[in-house]
Amino acid sequence: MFEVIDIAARLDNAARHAKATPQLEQPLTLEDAYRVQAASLGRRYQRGENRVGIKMGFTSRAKMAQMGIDEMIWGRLTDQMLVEDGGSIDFAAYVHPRVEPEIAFLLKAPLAGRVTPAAALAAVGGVAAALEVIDSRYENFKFSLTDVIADNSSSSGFVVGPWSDPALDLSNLGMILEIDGEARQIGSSAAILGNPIRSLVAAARLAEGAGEPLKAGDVVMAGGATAAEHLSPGNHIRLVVQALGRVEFRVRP
Ligand code: 0L1
Ligand code: MG
Repeated sequence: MFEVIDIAARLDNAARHAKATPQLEQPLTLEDAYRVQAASLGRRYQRGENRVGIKMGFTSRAKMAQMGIDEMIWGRLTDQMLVEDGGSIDFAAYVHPRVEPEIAFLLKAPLAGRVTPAAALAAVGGVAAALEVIDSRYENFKFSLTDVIADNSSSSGFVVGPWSDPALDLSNLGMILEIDGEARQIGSSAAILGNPIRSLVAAARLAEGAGEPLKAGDVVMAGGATAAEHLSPGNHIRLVVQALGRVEFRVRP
């Protein structure tokens, strides 16, 4: 018999101490996996972190194929996970971090439930090139769908570039992810559910379903446009998104 609270503590401790934990012994239901995620984040809130938005995961075919999974998932973002654009992360604070190129939305109004893409766009105050640092807390980055959901969908850091006018057509923007000046992933925003706005529509529905509707000021990370890349100490990561701009950070050795 598993206890939500025990698994939440195990995953929270793994993240906190950057120490991998074995994959869960027992399969969870989807519902229980999200319960574990909520309980694990509850521990962070008790330590003073604040929820600042959500991340969407497995929103591109490349990402689903990389991980052998075919459903969309989500996780919570906290203020402690935010990395300043042009700033750096400490490699030792992660288990085995990876990075993926994304688009971020900044909400200027609440957005909840089943909304149309037009309604979602009307609630957006800004869009930006963004990078997500994912770091599975499981050994060897190996997990099932429900394992990864329990582990806050591998969310561990996010970097957001300068906000741009949301009037920009996001349906097919070229995206180049560079590591140490070398292009490592080349993709398009179209890989994010055909248009990243669809990810925001899904985020509004899922967040409300969890009793935590999106509110003004929230950031929504729309999901990776390509497969993720491993990070190593000393790396300089840069994403350039056509017409939207750039975002970057370094990995401290
Ligand atoms: O697309 C995503 O952000 C999924 C993250 C969870 C899976 C992973 O760790 O790659
Ligand atoms: Mg992601």
